[in-house]
Amino acid sequence: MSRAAIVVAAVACAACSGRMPVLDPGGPQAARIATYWWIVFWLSALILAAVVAFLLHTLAHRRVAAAPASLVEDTRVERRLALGVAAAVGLTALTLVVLLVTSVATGRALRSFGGTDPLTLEVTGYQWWWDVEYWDPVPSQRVRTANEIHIPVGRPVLVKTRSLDVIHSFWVPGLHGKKDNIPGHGSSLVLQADRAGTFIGRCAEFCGVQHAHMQLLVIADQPEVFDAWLQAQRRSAVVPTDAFARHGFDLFMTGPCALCHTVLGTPAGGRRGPDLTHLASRRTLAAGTLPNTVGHLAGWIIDPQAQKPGAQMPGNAFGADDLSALLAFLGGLS
Ligand code: HEC
Ligand SMILES: [Cu+2]
Repeated sequence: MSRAAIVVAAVACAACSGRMPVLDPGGPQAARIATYWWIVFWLSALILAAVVAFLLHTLAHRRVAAAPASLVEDTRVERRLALGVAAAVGLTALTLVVLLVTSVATGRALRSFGGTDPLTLEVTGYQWWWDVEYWDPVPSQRVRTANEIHIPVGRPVLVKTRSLDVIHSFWVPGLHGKKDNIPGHGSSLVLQADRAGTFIGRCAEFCGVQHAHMQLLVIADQPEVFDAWLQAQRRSAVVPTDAFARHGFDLFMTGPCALCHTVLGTPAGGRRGPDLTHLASRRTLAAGTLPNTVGHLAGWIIDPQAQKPGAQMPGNAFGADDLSALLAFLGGLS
């Protein structure tokens, strides 16, 4: 029966490993973590099987013991029991040592990844979204975006994490383990994708009411696709020439939006909310809460609190024409 249970568990695990990013690693770091996970899994399964087998065996051979003839100990039985207990303790200690050694080895291996020329990102957790900056020694070449990270396949990426409000935790299970973002205390990890694809990440440390709506996407592309993306992100926004979109631009610049959001190449330089310079090129809004469509964008601008109660963006009362103009401007930010 215990063997059947293990088989069922193993089949279930194999079945869901295709869907569980932790067990479907996208790069060398995640592969190390997955290997460790399987070691723990099979060792635990083995122990469970042994305990259940022992239990069944004992139940099958139970005897009603006769009342002891005297209180003098039977030294033979005593010695056998003592040996059994010692063996169990020894085995338990050995198991723990094996787990400790593999855990330490996995940690060391993870720290040894890095390469000589990593792409460097600074990811800052805020309630409840992610600010992402691509570092470059030339300040004008740095790129800022939000909630969506693009990386080139095959190149190590050094992610420096930090927080400016509460504790968050950066976790992209298909690529690496968790890394806490602790205010006032920077930390970092190196991840790498070995195949193109989209990896879902999320905050893994409860950080307030909208913690569950604090996702991010990591999109791994072939190096040339990534380079083109980075190049496009470096461009500033252009002031619209179309009169309608220009009206939206004016609304944005003279309204509260510009106090909280940056649009490169315009007077808007706020940092309270995500950089919107290339908003239209992103897949989601509000950290994975909504797909980036005109309808959702309109709903978000009018009443962010309805979509994400507690979000640090106030609602706006725009008439239909003004809202359409604003959407025309934002739609041009690709
Ligand atoms: C008080 C600061 C503040 C003001 C004012 C403000 N926003 Fe925001 N905005 C934010 C914050 C913070 C977020 C992130 C919310 C979240 O995801 O939790 C955000 C998110 C957004 C997003 C989603 C961006 C993304 O990539 O997910 C858009 C679009 C947006 N704001 C547009 C606007 C527009 C347009 C205005 C003006 C009408 C405006 N905001 C006014 C703070 C502000
Ligand atoms: Cu969180």
